[in-house]
Amino acid sequence: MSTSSYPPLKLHVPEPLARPGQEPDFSYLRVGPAGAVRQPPIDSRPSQTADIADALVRVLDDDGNAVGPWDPHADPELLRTGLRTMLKTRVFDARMLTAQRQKKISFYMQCLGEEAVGIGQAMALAPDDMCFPTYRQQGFLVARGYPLVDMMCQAFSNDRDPVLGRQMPVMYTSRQHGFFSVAGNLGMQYIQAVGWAMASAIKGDTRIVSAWIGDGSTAEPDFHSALTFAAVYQARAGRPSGLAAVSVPRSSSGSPTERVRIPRPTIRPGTGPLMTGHASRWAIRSRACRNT
Ligand SMILES: Cc1ncc(C[n+]2csc(CCOP(=O)(O)OP(=O)(O)O)c2C)c(N)n1
Repeated sequence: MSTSSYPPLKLHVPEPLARPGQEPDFSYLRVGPAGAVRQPPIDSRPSQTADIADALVRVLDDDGNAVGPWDPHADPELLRTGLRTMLKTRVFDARMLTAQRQKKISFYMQCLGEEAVGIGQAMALAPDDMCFPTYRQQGFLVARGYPLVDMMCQAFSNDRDPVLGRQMPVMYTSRQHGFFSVAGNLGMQYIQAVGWAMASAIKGDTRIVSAWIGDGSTAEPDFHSALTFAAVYQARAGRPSGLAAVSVPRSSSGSPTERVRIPRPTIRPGTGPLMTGHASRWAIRSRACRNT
């Protein structure tokens, strides 16, 4: 033991605010009113977005009206398409979960409540932009018109399974739909996404990449390596956050923007409403701007 006169150091071990069965306290969340967060110019430098990196961009107010600078003024038909895709994904999920509970398939993952995270982004990206998903972005495939029957055959590993039984259920993949294979190893899609974005830049391409990750998975070293490479090489990679961790209480994991600061312009779209997902067009449009 040290003989120093300083008080002893203490190791911080994060504890969740509530354990299963306890009443969670979300009072630590700072959720401002809809329309309150400013929209910076799309060629903003990272330091110019510092004040909004932790703020939550909300488009719909409590009465369901789109307000503020992030209102995309979306065409009603576009919104109807988005809503239809979300409902279709939800119905598909419900049926597949039932099949899993009936032991017809060994494994299933829903995206209940966070359908817009994949679908809003699919609608904002160009058709040839690339998606590096987790197991909760099946809505992205649905939005891009991937056949539900092929998704079912993949989950059932039957003789029409597009990946010939080589993958676990829900680990979809489709080059044609710009959907990289879902991986069982959490977080690895992030380094792959950044590598894809770097390759796109090396080729002088205009395509960009979008990658998703769960809150808990941001503890993986792959996530941090990916952010370092994205920052150093200014890779054109976007990262919509997942809605909330089901397995790790949010307070103990922290969201990516709370835990790591990377020198990239950052916004934090509120998830759920399709329009907020669609507001990430801000980040997507920055492809037209200089690489800073
Ligand atoms: C490298 C690795 N570690 C652990 C697991 C086991 N595992 C599968 S899902 C999961 C929870 C992931 O939580 P989060 O990233 O918050 O996503 P959520 O499922 O909550 O959307 C864990 C630990 C895994 N698949 N890969």
